[in-house]
Amino acid sequence: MDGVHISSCPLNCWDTCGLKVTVEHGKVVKIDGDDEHPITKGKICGRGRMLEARTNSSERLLYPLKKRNGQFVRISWEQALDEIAEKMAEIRTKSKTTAVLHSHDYANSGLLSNLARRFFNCYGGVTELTGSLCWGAGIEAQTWDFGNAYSHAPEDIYHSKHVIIWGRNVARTNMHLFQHLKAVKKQGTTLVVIDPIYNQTAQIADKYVSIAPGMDGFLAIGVMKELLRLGLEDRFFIENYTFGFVDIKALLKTITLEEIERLTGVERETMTWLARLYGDRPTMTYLGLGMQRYANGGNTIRLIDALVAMSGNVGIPGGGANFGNLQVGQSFSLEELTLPERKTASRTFTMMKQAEGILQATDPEIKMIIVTCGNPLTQVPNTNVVKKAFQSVETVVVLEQFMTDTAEAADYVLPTTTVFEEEDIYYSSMYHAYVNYGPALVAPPGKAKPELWIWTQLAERLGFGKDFAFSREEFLAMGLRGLEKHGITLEALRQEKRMLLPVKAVPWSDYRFQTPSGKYEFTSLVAPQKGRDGKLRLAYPSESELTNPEMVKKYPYRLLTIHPLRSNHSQHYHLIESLQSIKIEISRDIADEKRLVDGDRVRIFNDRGELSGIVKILPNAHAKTINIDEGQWGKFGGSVNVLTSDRESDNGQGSTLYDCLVNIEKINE
Ligand SMILES: Nc1nc2c(c(=O)[nH]1)N[C@H]1C(S)=C(S)[C@@H](COP(=O)(O)OP(=O)(O)OC[C@H]3O[C@@H](n4cnc5c(=O)[nH]c(N)nc54)[C@H](O)[C@@H]3O)O[C@H]1N2
Ligand SMILES: Nc1nc2c(c(=O)[nH]1)N[C@H]1C(S)=C(S)[C@@H](COP(=O)(O)OP(=O)(O)OC[C@H]3O[C@@H](n4cnc5c(=O)[nH]c(N)nc54)[C@H](O)[C@@H]3O)O[C@H]1N2
Ligand code: SF4
Ligand SMILES: [Mo]
Repeated sequence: MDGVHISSCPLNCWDTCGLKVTVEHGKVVKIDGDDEHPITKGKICGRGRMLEARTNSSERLLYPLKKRNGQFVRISWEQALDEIAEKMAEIRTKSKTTAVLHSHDYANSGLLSNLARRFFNCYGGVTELTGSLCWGAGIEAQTWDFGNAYSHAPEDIYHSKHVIIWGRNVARTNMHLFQHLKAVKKQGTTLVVIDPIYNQTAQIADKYVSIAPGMDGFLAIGVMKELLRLGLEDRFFIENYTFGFVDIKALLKTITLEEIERLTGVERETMTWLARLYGDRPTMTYLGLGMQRYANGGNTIRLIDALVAMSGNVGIPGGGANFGNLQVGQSFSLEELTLPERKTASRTFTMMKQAEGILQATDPEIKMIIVTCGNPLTQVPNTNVVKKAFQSVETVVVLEQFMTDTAEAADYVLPTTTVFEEEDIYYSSMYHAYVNYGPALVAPPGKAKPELWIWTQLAERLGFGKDFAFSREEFLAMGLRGLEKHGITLEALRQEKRMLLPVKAVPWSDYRFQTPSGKYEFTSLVAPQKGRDGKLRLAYPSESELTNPEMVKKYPYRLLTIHPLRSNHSQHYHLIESLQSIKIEISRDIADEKRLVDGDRVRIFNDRGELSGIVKILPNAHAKTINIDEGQWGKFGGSVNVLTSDRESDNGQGSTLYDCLVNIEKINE
């Protein structure tokens, strides 16, 4: 396959870029952007370029490994598969299939990564994870409000008069949106960034609004109060297409602007100014994921949705409450791929509480954990408990490309392929609606195997080989079944390389919402099914002055743990030496209070754990705010998740990763 080929970035990212991959002598030697990709237009980030290093790294896992007396030894695939299948067969007869836990995340956006679920369903149904570390709260919030979580097409931004980036670190995490932000600014669009950290996106904004972490819902309330006072709401939309306006109006009266100023740190003039911006349609809002990783995260997203709706910015070009875009994932025939009807037993733990689930499970106890596409020992909150939980289980099997913290904790490590070693198609429900083709370009190193091969081998040994008796092409065609009528087939994708899925560029333009009332719901009518009244509330983070004053005395600072610039979560740290230490970014007031300067070594701690690292002062960050980028490996100082809480958010079993109080102290050396 020597030559230059079009492929796709598989990383869990907003952008799902098209790639141009150069292969020489059977090796990937260079990765650039696919110039013809309509969204990503030849531009890619360092994480994408480094897929070359990830593929060729001398640290790749090459052989199946088994732990004996605490040391990994190389074993054959035969032995690994026989032993794992034997243990699974024994669990199925002596216990229940739900004694197996499938722990995973979404590290590979390939369609066939869904086949793991087919395997576990055909086995009989295992303990599965529900909820999401990533976007759970916001997705359910939008599902309550609109009936689904849809975004506008990227190019619709050119129809906006004003763009609000609310809690998304665009310059770092969503580079193609960043390009558009720079372009619309040139054409006179107002750009506002609302964030506790004065990040690179804020640096290009017309106005930066610094907000206390976790308090965005209150800001939205303040802006709605001003919107109504100024008479800038969209009466026609409210009267004809919404439900529950009286409830939100009543809520707005329960708090004053002065109180909101105090809670958010945002001046009332800014709220008035934002109300005028929202009233001067079309105003587009991009919601980030950071601000919903709090105990009140769902309520926060719903209050921002309410502001977007009340101001008449729903269903119009240049508007929208853009969070995720589930239209994309919903385009594929996932049930045909995953066969949920084959499950005869089921049990769920939430993503957040998987450790607690493992430690407390009875009938059956967890006997085996199989990890795919995830690194829970660095990425799941409350790492010390996650570690303990994994150690308590008889057999841990990790399918991996590298010896991560999670792989280190395994009894069996099975080496898997990377993106360029297998054919798949790639999509993400985060930003744009293109699906990209990714061919197999090089042979896997050593004995690394595609997940599909591993599932097929195990399925045969466990007596359901016929459920995997399909070729890769046939599986891809299965997942594309529903798209055939739109001309999107494997053949067409092989030819075209990237194709636009049949999604709406301006969702909700017919004002027919997928809620029980068919309207936009300020008060959710599906909430009662979950034992909730569905009304918007005044809600606070769980680790804050109002909800936990005792904790604030001990741990006065708020810790954010945002996504790293140069790594996708934990996936690049081992390849970039300069990332292999812990940087603790603190707001100026903390530096003054603790007499710290750049370069000081500090200990950061709470009741859950501690880390040490080097101080860097963030000049314009909100007061009492600290950030440590997530994703760090144990051997380079440890995951910041030793400090974070496994509490769930108010909606969607989401995470509360940023709802975290800490203290710091200087280490005198
Ligand atoms: N470079 C890079 N890019 C990535 C990733 C990566 O690991 N590295 N990961 C990808 C994935 S999986 C995801 S989910 C996305 C996430 O994309 P983003 O949502 O952009 O990123 P986060 O790091 O989750 O959170 C980002 C922003 O939220 C702000 N924030 C935190 N708390 C609050 C708050 O209470 N209010 C407000 N207004 N802002 C707040 C932070 O200061 C930060 O600027 O990024 C994707 N892109
Ligand atoms: N403190 C804190 N923690 C966070 C976050 C945060 O903002 N702060 N963000 C959260 C978010 S948004 C997310 S999405 C999660 C991400 O959590 P994870 O997805 O667990 O994080 P990654 O570091 O991307 O680890 C994925 C692992 O999967 C492996 N992998 C890649 N492709 C494949 C494949 O095809 N098969 C198999 N078997 N393995 C593969 C990679 O080598 C890598 O080690 O982290 C969450 N954790
Ligand atoms: S990590 Fe994201 S921005 Fe970077 S190349 Fe991959 S898809 Fe594109
Ligand atoms: Mo994520």
